Amino acid sequence: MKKGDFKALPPHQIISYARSIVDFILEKANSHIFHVVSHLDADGLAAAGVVLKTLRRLGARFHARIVHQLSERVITSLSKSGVFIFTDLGSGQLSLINKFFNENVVIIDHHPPESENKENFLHFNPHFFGLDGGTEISSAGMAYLVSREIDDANRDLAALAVVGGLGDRQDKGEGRRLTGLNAEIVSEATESGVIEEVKDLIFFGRETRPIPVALEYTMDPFIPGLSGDHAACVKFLVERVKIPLRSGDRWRTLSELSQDEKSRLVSELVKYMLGPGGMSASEAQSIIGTVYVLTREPLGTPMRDSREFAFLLNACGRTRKTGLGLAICMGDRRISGEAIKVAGEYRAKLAEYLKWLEKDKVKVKGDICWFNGEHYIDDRMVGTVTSILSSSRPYQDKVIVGFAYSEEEAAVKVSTRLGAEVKKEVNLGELMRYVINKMGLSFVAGGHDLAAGAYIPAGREEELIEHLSAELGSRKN
Ligand SMILES: [Mn+2]
Repeated sequence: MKKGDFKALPPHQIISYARSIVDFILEKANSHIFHVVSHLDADGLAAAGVVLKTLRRLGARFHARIVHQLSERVITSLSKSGVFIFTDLGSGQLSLINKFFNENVVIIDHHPPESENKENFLHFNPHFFGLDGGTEISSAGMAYLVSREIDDANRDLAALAVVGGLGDRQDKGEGRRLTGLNAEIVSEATESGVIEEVKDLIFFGRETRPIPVALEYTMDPFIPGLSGDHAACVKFLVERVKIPLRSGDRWRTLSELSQDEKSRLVSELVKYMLGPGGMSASEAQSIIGTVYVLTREPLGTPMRDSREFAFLLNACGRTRKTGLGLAICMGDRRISGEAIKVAGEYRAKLAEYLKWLEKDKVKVKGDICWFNGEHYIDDRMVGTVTSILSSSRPYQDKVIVGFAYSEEEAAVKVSTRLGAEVKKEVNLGELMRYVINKMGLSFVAGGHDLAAGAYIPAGREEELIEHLSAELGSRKN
């Protein structure tokens, strides 16, 4: 087995730490069963995919479990023996893990660690290396750094690393590029021909889908009134852009448009996004940017575009089809039809939620805007809805709070995002923890600077808003 030195990646300390995880995995590969526990979003599924594929290639025995969060209930339900690899979770639940395990644990995560103490575990987290886990590398990326140290043949898994980073919206560089270690992974993958970078309209299906369908399917950015609404997309293209959508009896695709037609489409689209779409200027601009094409996926499939791949995984994860998402990550393409169907339903659901919110469901109080999805909005989707609002013009300078009832946790899921144009320094993860503790509750869940989630008892939603608003007000001065 070759442990290659990467041209693109400098021999960071991070790589030598990855090697220590490799040594551990190789030592246990023949004797132990691996339990991989991961988060249900796109990055979590992609990270699990990287680890599972790596283990499969080693001929190791494994088992996977995809969860909404790493709670005590989840931990106590796990097998009592074997090696445990936690991906895209664990760093924020160190004390919990420490309570139940004293060995055979690997944590591969990019969320801010609960403490600087790595405990007795192999704990791989970019924060320990002075890197920003919010923007520079995802969990799938971290898992990939381990995998590529095991075997050069695993470099094809860079595709999943990129899907994970985009799933976590780490494309914060100029022209929606990935930066930091993510960018180094991309350049490595470009060299080996796994990925191609193209600057274009970020439409899902730019190469193959009829233009109205590509527009309808575009979810990143989510365009209120167009995303997920086919009839509205056709109407927009016919009445405002005025381009022929067909050539003979065939639908035209985005890549077939002349330069002139494309510019007209862009300018009308931006006008729409800033007008009726209610999007912020930066979000409207984000319709053009770097598209990461996964060249080994067949043309015309959603897995060919990394962002659409990430959307599909999110759809699977958040509609309880985690096995399906995982199978897709592991390369099973026989079930892609089913996954595409799930993504379609998810898209329609998001569009429906956004329409519902338009009916005066979003309330504004000082620096905060909030909505309560109660039983109507699925608690697994409330974070996505909150994210979409964070780039919507009326709310872009606010802290956005979404509530939804979670049957599984018998509590209210709280999802918070920082508006795209909030200028002051707010660390949402820290703020939420503070406010929830102040309410006499213990903080369950986790978060980054720009996004945080938590659970509170039903009936205390308005109280949380009061506390949050007071705290934000006092920090202003
Ligand atoms: Mn993640």
